Parts: sequence; structure tokens; C-alpha cells
Amino acid sequence: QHVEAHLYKQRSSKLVLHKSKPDCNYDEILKSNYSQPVWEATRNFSANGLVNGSYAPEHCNALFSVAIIVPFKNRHRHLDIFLPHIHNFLMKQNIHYRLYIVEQQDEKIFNKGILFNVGVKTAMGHKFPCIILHDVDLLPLDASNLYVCTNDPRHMSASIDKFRFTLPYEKLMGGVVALKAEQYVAINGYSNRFQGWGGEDDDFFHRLDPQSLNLIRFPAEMSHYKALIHPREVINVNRFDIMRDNFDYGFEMDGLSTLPHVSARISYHPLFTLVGLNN
Ligand code: NGS
Repeated sequence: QHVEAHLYKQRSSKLVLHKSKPDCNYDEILKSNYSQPVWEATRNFSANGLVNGSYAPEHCNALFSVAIIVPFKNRHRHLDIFLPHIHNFLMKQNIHYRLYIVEQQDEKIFNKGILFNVGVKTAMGHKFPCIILHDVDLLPLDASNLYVCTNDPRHMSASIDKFRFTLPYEKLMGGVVALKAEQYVAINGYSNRFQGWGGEDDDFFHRLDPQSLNLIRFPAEMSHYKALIHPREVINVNRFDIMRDNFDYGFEMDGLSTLPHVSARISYHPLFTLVGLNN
């Protein structure tokens, strides 16, 4: 399959390699046409092999190391469904991964960009070369949707049930995105200025072009997701102003490099590493 040519094979320098074991193989996963029902993950879930939300296959040496960053606030019912589903899904992919839940613990309006920036910084400290930015309300369905980076940034959640499995607009970059840690740094990460719903992902999309990065997607049959429903967040009425500002004044003015000081507390749980933000 042609998607193989796009894959960015890179392991973390922290991954322990076993000389007696072969490199993992990904052919079968990429060719699978299995779509995993959500109930199956919850029914068959076992946390064996997971430590602090981190996992690596036993029988082979993974060729990919991936940090999955999930921004979070007040969505505990979603987390209960997301955790068994995502681990059950990922443990079959022969990759080395670690799941980070980055929680906004204050009472202010949700600021996804700050949560992403803090999460990526934490994951880079753990030497992950590849980052997946992941909404907590999206569940991957296709076994072939390999959770790894490609050479170009990749929009992974291209075919969601709530949009009747079509892409609402070509520049949509919200939901689930994979990109190299170095690319995240090059585009200065996410804006810190968006609060509430809307626009922050579009601003993120606009950051690619000045760095000559193209967004790619895998075929729709590999990109199906189920969205969990929830009430809308507070809509950000300033979103178009912030987007225009950033576009006009440059993305170096607002992002990873200008992350406001936040106190981040790391704690460890079997199913995830928790980064708690409290200001
Ligand atoms: C656009 C928003 C994006 C959002 C997308 C899908 O209109 O932030 O809808 O939203 N852009 C602006 O508001 C400028 S969704 O239906 O998934 O909630 O991601």
C-alpha cells in the first residue's frame, strides 16, 4: 500500500531494545480491513503491560515511538470510554506509545492550546520523536489506522460519524493529528490565546504553510472515528480576531515559545501519565 512510503520510522532513545527479538512488522496492520466495535474494547480490556500509560510490544522491537497527548477538563464519562478503547486499539499496533492526559484543573474557560503545549513539552522531555494530538471524544475504529507519524503532518480523524463520515472542509485540522515533535516546535506549537470553542485548530493549520509543511490524510477507509456526544463548550466570540492577529503579526508571537508560566504537576497512573495544570 502506498501509505507505507510516508511513514516516519523513529524510536525514542529511551526505548529498551532486545537484541534477540526481530523488528516489528506492520504489513498486516496496514492491510487490515477490520473495524473495531467500541463495545469490544471495553469488554476485552486488560491493562497488562501498561505502566504509566506507556506500552511497548513484547515479541518484537517497535519501529515507532509515539506520545499521545489528550487535553482534558471535566469529561470523566468520556475518559471512562476513551481509555479502554484507545489502549485496546493501540496495543494491537506493535508500536511503543505513551498516553498523556493533560488536565486543566482550574475553573477558567478551557484552553486547549496551552494544554497541548505543556503536554508536548513533557513528552519531548521523555524523548518522543512523534506526537499525536488527540481529542478525548474521538474513538478510532479502523485497525489499519496506524498511530504513527508520517513525514508530513497528518490529519487522522478525516472521517467521523457525526459528520456522516465526510470531511466538513478541506483545511479542518481538529480532532486527531500526528506530527513530528520537531515540526511542532518549528510551527511554534499551538496558540495560547484561544479560550473556549473554535478557531484554535484553524490557527494551527495556518502555521504549516510558513514552514513549507503540507497536511496529508490517509484514505477514508483507514480514518473512521466515532465521536462521543456532549454539550457545546462556551463559544469563543473573539476567535476570528485572534486568528487574524496571529496571521498578520506572525506565529512566533504566540505559541510554544511564549507559553505563559503554568504550574504543571505530573502524576502516574497505570493507564496514563497525568499532567495537571493549576494556575
Ligand atoms: C469550525 C471551527 C473549528 C472546529 C470546526 C469543527 O467552524 O475550530 O468548525 O467543529 N472554526 C472556527 O470556529 C473558526 S466541530 O463541529 O467538530 O465542533 O474544529
